[in-house]
Amino acid sequence: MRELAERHGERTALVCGERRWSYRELDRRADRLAAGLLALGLVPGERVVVQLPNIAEFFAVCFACFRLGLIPVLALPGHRRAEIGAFCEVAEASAYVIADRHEGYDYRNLAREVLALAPSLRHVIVAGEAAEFTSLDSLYAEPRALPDPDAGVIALLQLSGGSTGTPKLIPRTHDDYLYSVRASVDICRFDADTAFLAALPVAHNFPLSSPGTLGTLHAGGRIVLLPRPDPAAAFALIAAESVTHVALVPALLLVWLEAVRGQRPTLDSLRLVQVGGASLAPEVARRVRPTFGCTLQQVFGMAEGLVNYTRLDDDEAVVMETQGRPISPGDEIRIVDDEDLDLPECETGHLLTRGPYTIRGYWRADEYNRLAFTGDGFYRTGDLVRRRPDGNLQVMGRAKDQINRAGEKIAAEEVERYLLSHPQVRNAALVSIPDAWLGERSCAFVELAGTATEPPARLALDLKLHLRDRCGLAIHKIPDRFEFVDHLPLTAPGKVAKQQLRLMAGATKRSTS
Ligand code: J2J
Repeated sequence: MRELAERHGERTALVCGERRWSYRELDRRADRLAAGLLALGLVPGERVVVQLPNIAEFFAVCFACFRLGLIPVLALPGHRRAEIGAFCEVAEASAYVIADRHEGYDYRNLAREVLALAPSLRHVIVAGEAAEFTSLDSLYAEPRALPDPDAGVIALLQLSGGSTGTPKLIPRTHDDYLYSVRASVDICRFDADTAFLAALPVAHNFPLSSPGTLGTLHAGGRIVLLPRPDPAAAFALIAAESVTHVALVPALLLVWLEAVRGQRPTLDSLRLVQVGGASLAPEVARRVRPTFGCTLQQVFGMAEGLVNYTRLDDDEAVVMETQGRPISPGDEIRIVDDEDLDLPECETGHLLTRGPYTIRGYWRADEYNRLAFTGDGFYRTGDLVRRRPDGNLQVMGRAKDQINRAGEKIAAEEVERYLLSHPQVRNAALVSIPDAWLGERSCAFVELAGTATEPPARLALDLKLHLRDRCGLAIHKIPDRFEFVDHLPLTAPGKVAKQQLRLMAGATKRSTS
């Protein structure tokens, strides 16, 4: 950031509503905020849960943390008490940074609930009206000379999509993360003329680093922050700011494609639409160029590391039908069967990967790491892929117990655990069902304890309220549909037969949403 400020000075680094911060301004804010955080008593190595929407302060806070050696845990605006409480607990966080309110939700109320659960939390810092907490603006202080953090230490903790009952944190170091950003900038050809629209939540790994907002800064371009992914607002901002690049998940792309039909916006400035995070159907991919008049790039990445891109000069067929190839020649790819044996070319199997920017283990999770990584350090992605002779990967499915709802990952086990905490639930299983708009929706199969006295719709509502209010679960994790069954089907070793449940979900007409 210091080098960027020297090189680009008064050029605009980011646009947030009426506010425009230059590179110099962002650098100065990072310095002054780092001094303020230090004055609060926060010291290098401590963790700070950062839960901010797409606002300029996100970048001031992150760069201040990087400068001071504090480790931000990048939470998403949709997370609630269950998730934030777990992040604070796992990371033993000392501080929690929020906006006062966003999209009608008051994060200060959430902070009050989290404070009661997290004994390690010493500070709540608020962008906006602080109430009884510390105001972010009050922290800007006279800059202090600080030693440069070591490039090999943890820069940030990303969140894993996960498949287990408790969230896993992903330690990314300055050197590994920046390497992936720099290499992505080259592949995606971001430059000083890039105006990147941050339409997805900025904390997510994709819009942050592939090449995303950090890549835009690295290239000397301009970040344009979209406060909420409303297509009309996005189109207006694209026209007003001459946006050139945007990263979308397939579900959002579909909404935009439909909205363009109705609104006929001016999108002449767009040069590249990147789509990733979930499977993109070739027939949807084929609508991008005619609708937006620009190039499509498929991105298959993961917060744990490995990112694959189709290249900008790839044949049309490669871009429509594959999820591209790795960033780095140092990325190792293995495609294996259930026994970890390498499969012949073109066969579908489990994707294992190891490389210069892929983690070797989750944060403080030794036991789980023995399952999630091979003995020689390959990360088990849980994705089922095949590799074509031209080297491009195709994502064929998933072995991990996860639902990918509009690009947001839901660990089935986590939701099942909370369902089981309801006194009327004896057993529960969460599965994905196909959805034309979201890609996948979630369906909970529930076995009740005793006979039901209420109609299914009433029970479903009870369970939804239980998950939202009692458990404090993020809204996107609340099952879209409930099915009540006498017994969950089991496989031979006594595990719930999820494949059978998926088929049942497809077949049942009577459902309770
Ligand atoms: C199918 N599934 C995909 C794709 C990710 C860039 C882009 C995306 C992410 C991301 C990211 C997919 N087709 N194109 O971090 O830097 C599913 C896979 C994968 C999981 C990772 C980035 N792109 N996926 O989505 O950590 O199942 O990262 O393992 O949120 O999303 O999710 P996440």
